[in-house]
Amino acid sequence: MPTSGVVTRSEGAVFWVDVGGREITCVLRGRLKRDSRRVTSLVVVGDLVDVELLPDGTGAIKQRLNRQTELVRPGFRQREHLTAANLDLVVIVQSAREPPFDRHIIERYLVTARRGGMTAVVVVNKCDLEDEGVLLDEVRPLVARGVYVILASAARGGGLDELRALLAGRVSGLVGKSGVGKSSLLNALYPDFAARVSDVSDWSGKGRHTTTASRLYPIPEGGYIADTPGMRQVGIFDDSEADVESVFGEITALASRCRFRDCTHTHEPKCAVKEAVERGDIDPDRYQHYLRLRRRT
Ligand SMILES: Nc1nc2c(ncn2[C@@H]2O[C@H](COP(=O)(O)OP(=O)(O)OP(=O)(O)O)[C@@H](O)[C@H]2O)c(=O)[nH]1
Ligand SMILES: [Mg+2]
Ligand SMILES: [Zn+2]
Repeated sequence: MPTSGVVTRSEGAVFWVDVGGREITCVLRGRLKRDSRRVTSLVVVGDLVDVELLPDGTGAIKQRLNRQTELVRPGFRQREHLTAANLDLVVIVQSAREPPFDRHIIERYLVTARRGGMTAVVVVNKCDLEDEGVLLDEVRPLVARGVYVILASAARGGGLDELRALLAGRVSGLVGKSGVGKSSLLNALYPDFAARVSDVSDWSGKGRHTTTASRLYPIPEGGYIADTPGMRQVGIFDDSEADVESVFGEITALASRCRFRDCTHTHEPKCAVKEAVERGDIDPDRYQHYLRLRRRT
């Protein structure tokens, strides 16, 4: 008799499925197996699946149910780059330092979350390494746009209660660059998980990609949380123009006041966007980032 469950992790052809609190090792069956190389048959962490329980205690995944949301790696649209399915909330993790705070990456993930139909919050981790005044300056532009930001420290325990309350009962995913402390946060939040953590390699300041595959953990208060591997590369993007526009609302709102309908806000005279940047109404850094992303769409 088939029962349904949620895929918590996968390794090669093996999938682990949480069926009513029991984790069952499964393989794919039928059409899913036959077409398993095809994007349309992908089964990823967070997918709800129908499983047939076998006498030896393992299972066979017969069918994947339709997804509510899809989290694709930032910069990609294709399903091949699917990180997780059915998340309600994307927790964009940044570090205050090591690696340095990077608002552009946050913007990228905000685009990704919106596109995939998920809500997003930002967690700035490693706040123990930076002066609070500096941090508040960094996050002010995000907060001003209505982005929910939590200042946290996995090492010192800051912000964890607030984050735990947010995660309770939801299906969330921790995303962000390698080394920002996603797995460390998870361990600090729920010490029983023991997700693997490693030092940021000091020769490059880059993370070491300790987490190599997404994994979903059930949380004590209900719901699940996914730890995902840090992004390897930031630079190849295929976001649609609408995705980009939606994240830069304060810029696109002005576009209707430009003299030319098809104004690119770069060289045109009487460009309302450029004028706002000059007046200081639009953050010049966000303006530059907007132009860079637009060039790629
Ligand atoms: N000072 C300080 N260091 C931290 C904090 N959180 C994590 N670290 C350190 O940052 C390094 C990377 O942490 P991880 O949790 O492995 O980072 P990750 O985001 O999971 O990295 P990937 O799995 O590669 O994507 C480790 O050396 C942690 O000890 C923090 O709050 N403060
Ligand atoms: Mg990790
Ligand atoms: Zn313009």
